Amino acid sequence: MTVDREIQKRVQTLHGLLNQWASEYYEKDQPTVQDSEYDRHYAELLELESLYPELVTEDSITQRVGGETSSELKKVTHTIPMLSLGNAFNQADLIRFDERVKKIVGHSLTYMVELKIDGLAINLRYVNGKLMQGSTRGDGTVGEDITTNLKTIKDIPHQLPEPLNLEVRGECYMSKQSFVTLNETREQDGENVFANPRNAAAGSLRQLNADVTAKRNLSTFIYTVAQPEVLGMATQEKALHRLDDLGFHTNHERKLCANISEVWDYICYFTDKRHDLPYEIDGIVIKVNDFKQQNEIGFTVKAPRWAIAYKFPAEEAETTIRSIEWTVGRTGVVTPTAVMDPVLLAGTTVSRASLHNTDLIQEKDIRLEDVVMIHKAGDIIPEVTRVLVEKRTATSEPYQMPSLCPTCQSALEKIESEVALRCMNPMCPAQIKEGLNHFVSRQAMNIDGLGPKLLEQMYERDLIRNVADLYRLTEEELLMLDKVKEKSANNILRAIEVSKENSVEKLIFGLGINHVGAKAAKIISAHFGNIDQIMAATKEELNEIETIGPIIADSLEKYFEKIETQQLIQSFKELNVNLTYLGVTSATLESVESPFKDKTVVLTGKLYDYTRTEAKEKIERLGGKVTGSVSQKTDIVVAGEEAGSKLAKAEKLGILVWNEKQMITAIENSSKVE
Ligand code: 0OX
Repeated sequence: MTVDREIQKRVQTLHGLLNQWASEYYEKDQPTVQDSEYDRHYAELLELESLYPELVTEDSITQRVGGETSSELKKVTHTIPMLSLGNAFNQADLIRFDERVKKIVGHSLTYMVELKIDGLAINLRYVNGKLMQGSTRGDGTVGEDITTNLKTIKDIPHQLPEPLNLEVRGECYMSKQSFVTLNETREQDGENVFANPRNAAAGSLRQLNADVTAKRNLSTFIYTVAQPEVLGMATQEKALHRLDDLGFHTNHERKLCANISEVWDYICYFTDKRHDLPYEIDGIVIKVNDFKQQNEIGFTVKAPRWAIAYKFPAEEAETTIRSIEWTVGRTGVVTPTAVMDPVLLAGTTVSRASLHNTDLIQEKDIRLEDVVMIHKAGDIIPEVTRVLVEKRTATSEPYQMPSLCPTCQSALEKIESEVALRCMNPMCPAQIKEGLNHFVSRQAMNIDGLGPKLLEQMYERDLIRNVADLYRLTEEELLMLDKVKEKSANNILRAIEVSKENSVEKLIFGLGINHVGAKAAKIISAHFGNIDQIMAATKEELNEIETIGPIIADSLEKYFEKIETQQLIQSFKELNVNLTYLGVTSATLESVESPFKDKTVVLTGKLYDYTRTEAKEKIERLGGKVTGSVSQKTDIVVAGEEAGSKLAKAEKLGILVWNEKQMITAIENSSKVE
């Protein structure tokens, strides 16, 4: 019997769509559809192939692991293939999985249940305990060599405490917060934003320049060993403990479940709870705990039969776009925001979604009054995923991009290499106000009490025209402003005065120079020592500093060449604002005496007397290095209130643990670095 032509055609269409989407996802790190849409089509293809086995072709996506390698990176053939995971979408799928497994190994069975991190699968090869190679999964057989990139990730050990020959596998990911910050910067720099933390992690790892990876704040969770027998453990539970002891970062959010109903409870709990996690997960992985039983159950061509991934349902909502607002950022980039009918999405009411840039509006053909589906990128940022074209009215017209700045009405420009529109007027009030907000922000000059409303009033009343004018404000002027009384005026003046003593990197970051983030500002300041030296540096000299690339060097040179910049710096000098680097240089560090000197410190839990940033700065000035995760390399863990898994790990590894008071005493008793 031949299969119906319609069905043959549908299978072909599904091949075409799934191949295109897989290539966008795995090779280009730029998906155009939601994972759930991919999964739905994939499930349809699986269903048709099981009904009509004669339609299964060798090159069908269901017969491949997914993730071809097409980049310029060197290829690596995996010694043991890196498989993918079968999916479950509901309780019935899980019950079927449980029955299949029990049929083979009988009824005495436990499951190790882990969070399914939405990152990029990696393989790390250790020879004699030394990290020799790191790679992506690729198509499961051949991956890409990303050793130098992976070596920049802080929680990956370069040397194990034992001389083991070992291949571990895990997920490399970017936290939700780092993703949001990275996209904010990219948007302000007129660059394309990443669709989600997974793509941001993949884009940061799968490229030729390890310096870029180093700046991207990536982390890992290691969850398996290619050959479990190397560790001499009998179960996944014990193997994970052993990986912990070897210094790997494993996810402590995991549970040993006695049966599938306990597994389901865990899934239900995390269906809501996942929004509180600092990283994105797209499901829960269920693994038969016992390695002998795993062997008995075996594998299909592309996935183990002893494990399954439960995928959370997609969180999307339907709404209508009523208007598009355009806002000018401090770099002049003009960004569009869709204003929509309010809808409930992943626990909050959403009525605004960033459309990021003009290219995106054109690509998705987003129009006013369009009915759209929205989701939260990185679980935080509402975004339009697609337009429901079938719901468009006959009168609908393509959206007309603005040609004038919404604030100063000067002509907007589209720079060729960028995806954004820019207002090129440096005197644009919106840019100046955003620049003022940035200058007083915590990571910059950290001037408390000057919120956006107050700064706006000061600007509108002509009290300030540029950031140096803040240092010329008087009590009388402040008292003229709405809601400012004597006490708050004095507090503001004191905060402004205190900021004069900041180390110069805070000012450099606060100036909002294109591409110069807080980290770059610090590196440059530590290198040159003061603003005069920085201003005198050529872009070649700047470029010579490790981690300062040509884009930053060029931007700094251009900024300091400008006559307005030189006048601004002159004003700071006259107003007694510190323009030297007060942090630790290698010379001053030599003379420090402190319990933090040359020690690796991890801060965890809530701190009360200091913010995390303040504590980090103080410890670094006393010669310590503050890192994000606990490993055998950690010397001290400072545990604030409600410290969780990091404290548990520190205790397990026998690392010295201090409370906040002990940390403060140690800071106060240390000799000062001035
Ligand atoms: C994850 C994750 C992925 C081990 C054998 C096949 C699948 N994304 O967090 N995969 C696995 O397990 C592998 N565990 C995980 N936690």
